[in-house]
Amino acid sequence: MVLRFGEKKTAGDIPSEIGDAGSGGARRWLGGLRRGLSKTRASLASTLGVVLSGISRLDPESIDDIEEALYMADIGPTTVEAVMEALRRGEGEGESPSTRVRSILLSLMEHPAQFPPAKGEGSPEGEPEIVFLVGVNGSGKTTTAGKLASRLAAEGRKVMFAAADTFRAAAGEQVEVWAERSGCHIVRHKEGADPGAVVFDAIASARARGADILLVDTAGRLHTKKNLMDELIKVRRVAERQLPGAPHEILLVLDATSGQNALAQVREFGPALGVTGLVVTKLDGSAKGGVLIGAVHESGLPVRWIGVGEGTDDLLPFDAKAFTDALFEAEGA
Ligand SMILES: Nc1nc2c(ncn2[C@@H]2O[C@H](COP(=O)(O)OP(=O)(O)OP(=O)(O)O)[C@@H](O)[C@H]2O)c(=O)[nH]1
Ligand SMILES: [Mg+2]
Repeated sequence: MVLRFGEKKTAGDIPSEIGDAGSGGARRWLGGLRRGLSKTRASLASTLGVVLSGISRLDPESIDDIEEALYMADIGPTTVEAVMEALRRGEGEGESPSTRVRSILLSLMEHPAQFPPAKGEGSPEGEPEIVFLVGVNGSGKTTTAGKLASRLAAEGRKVMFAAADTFRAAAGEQVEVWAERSGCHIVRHKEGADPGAVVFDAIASARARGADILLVDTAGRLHTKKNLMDELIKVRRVAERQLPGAPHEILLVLDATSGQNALAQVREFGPALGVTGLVVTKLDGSAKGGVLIGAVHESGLPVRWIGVGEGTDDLLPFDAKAFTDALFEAEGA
């Protein structure tokens, strides 16, 4: 089973867990998803869940209560507004308020407010796929790169790392640990080296070694710091010049515990860097997982992976339907 980056998941191309319902892999995936969402689910149950279960039909007062509970669910004002508009329009009429809200949230992820940004072509035959991981400090970029490498290497793909965070002390060692753990090659320069030079060397090495995927770990940076964002744009240009179409995927890594701040990051990083997909990490430690729904709906960017723990296996492929089901189902279901 091959999961190509840069492509929308389609029936023939989705990770095995999602495509193969009932298999051991699918059961583990669903178990991990439910566990990972338990804090957000409990929080939703005690706010939105309580409101919805006390309503048999929608009237102006109950609609106000739903709106307030949705705001507490961290999905962000744009998405709350879209849910309210759909309810007022009568979407899902005849169903229970709870079913209506749940299916509206799912459809907002499937039909986002923004058109999804145009997708690249993927890498040409025989060339490595270059994947950048970007995001604010501590969001989980390096850990995600490590988990991804482990997963893709286990699927038989030849993966390499570019340790392009030359800024933070010990960032290179951290990638080195993941490279050893996953058995993947790493290109690394000295601390303080030019990240563009690391990427240049890493792409050359990935091509020479016939790698399938090059995971580029970048330094954390605040979306509000223009000079740091500009530096990343420069590094991106290095890849573009060296291999047409590269980087083939730019993953914005968001920390689910940062709530509304994650939405601001999507707004800033997305257009500035040409982000092609999202990774939402630390869902296991967050009651604010609803932010994922807002991020997808506002930006049109697909969530590629979610992080539900610090271990190698704690990176799960994302599926919007399974995600909403896991958020709304009763505890222990
Ligand atoms: N619980 C949990 N912890 C996570 C997850 N993903 C990452 N972490 C932890 O978050 C912390 C920061 O992760 P890093 O991967 O170093 O983050 P980063 O974005 O590379 O950080 P900088 O390079 O400093 O910008 C580490 O302690 C990780 O183990 C996750 O899905 N769940
Ligand atoms: Mg890092």
